[in-house]
Amino acid sequence: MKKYGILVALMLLLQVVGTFTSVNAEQVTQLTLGTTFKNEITTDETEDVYSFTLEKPSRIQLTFKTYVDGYVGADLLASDEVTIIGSNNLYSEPNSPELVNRFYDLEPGVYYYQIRKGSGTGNYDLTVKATEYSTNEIEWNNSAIEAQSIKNDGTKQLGVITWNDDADFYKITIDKPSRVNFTFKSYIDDYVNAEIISSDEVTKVASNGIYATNASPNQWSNYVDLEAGVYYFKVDRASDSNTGKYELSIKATPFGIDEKEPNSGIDEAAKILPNGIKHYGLISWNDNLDYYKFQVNKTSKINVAIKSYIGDSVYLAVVNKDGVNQMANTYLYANSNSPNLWHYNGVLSPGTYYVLIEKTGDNTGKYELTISTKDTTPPTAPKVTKLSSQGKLISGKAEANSTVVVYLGSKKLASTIANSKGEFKLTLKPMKKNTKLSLYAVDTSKNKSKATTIIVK
Ligand SMILES: [Ca+2]
Ligand SMILES: [Ca+2]
Ligand SMILES: [Ca+2]
Ligand SMILES: [Ca+2]
Repeated sequence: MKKYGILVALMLLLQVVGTFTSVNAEQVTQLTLGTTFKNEITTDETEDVYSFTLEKPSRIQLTFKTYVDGYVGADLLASDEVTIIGSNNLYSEPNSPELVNRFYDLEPGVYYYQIRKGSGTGNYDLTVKATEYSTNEIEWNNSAIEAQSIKNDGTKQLGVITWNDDADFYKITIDKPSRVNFTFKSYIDDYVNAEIISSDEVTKVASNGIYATNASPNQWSNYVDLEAGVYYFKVDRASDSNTGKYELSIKATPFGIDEKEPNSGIDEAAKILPNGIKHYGLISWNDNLDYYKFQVNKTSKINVAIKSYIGDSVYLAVVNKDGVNQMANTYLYANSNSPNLWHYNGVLSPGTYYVLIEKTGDNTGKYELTISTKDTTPPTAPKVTKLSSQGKLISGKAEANSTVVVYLGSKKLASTIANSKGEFKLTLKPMKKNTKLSLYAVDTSKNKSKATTIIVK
């Protein structure tokens, strides 16, 4: 009797403070989750209100079975006690019950189930089961500004889109130009939109709509090649009935390139030496063009070699000194797993030349660039500064490091290598007076000079 008095006082207090005026309940009964509650609508008890509390994002399974002889209304209400999450108006008879049996995905909070008398009275059963989602997301994360930072090492991110939560944003920081592999596995019933957004918080890098259900998940798995920067992964539902869980993993693998951006115009062309050293570059989602320049000091044979991993194609060109005319160009087809090679070979006069690597479509990937040179200019003819009697010693100057050879007719008599200053000395067996000898200089690229003729005294 005393206990009952306290309960009445408590209920009166609740009514006085007006907590539940909007649901207009005579009393609110706390539901035990997972337990079937049996009650009835009578001519006196025209409205029953139940509440339940979720500590974590949960999927609730709501079962309302009515034996009322006529119409009854049943609404699931949000924490504000006003907003209707789900509404039903059911007609049944005592021997022909009607059923609401469906799930809702809900954020933590207090919810209400309100049963209202319609045209009849009678019994009903109500059961709310709740299954908590295990997530590692942190709400609220519903915009780029609120985005939750996640790792890019392939760690699995678990999230939920619910009736209350229409979007999840994750922030991804890429330190170096990388291939970013991502897998988005949706259990969201039955459609959700997922996209990668650029650091401007607007531009879409990639997007996809995924159809799935909790029982048959579906995944979107792909990669994007990105420059260093901040990006977002966004999950947003199409309607408040498209809810459920998902898994997201993002793994960034740096390309290990030595290219320095910006190099996306001829004025920004990165200077490289034609020394045969390999350079590594990238055409990415953010980057459409790479320009390089190289200097030719002496007319030389130049080799430009580009090995492309860009799928499925890239445009390549070697540009003349004027910066406009392309001396050679091609579309090169390749992919990450089967690179392809293109060569340009030509004899170039002194000047500055350019190499252009240009994106086709939205094809991205890495490439290797090597520029090497071969000297095609013959040395000048050796200059003899001293010639001893009988031709026993010949000394003079020739191109540094070139090989100086002396001939009698077509017979090679001797050879020596000029030092780094170009000085050389040749020692011969004594020759008859007036013997005619020819000297040539041959450089390291096997270019041969014109002959210098000397007459033995
Ligand atoms: Ca969420
Ligand atoms: Ca959210
Ligand atoms: Ca570039
Ligand atoms: Ca680049």
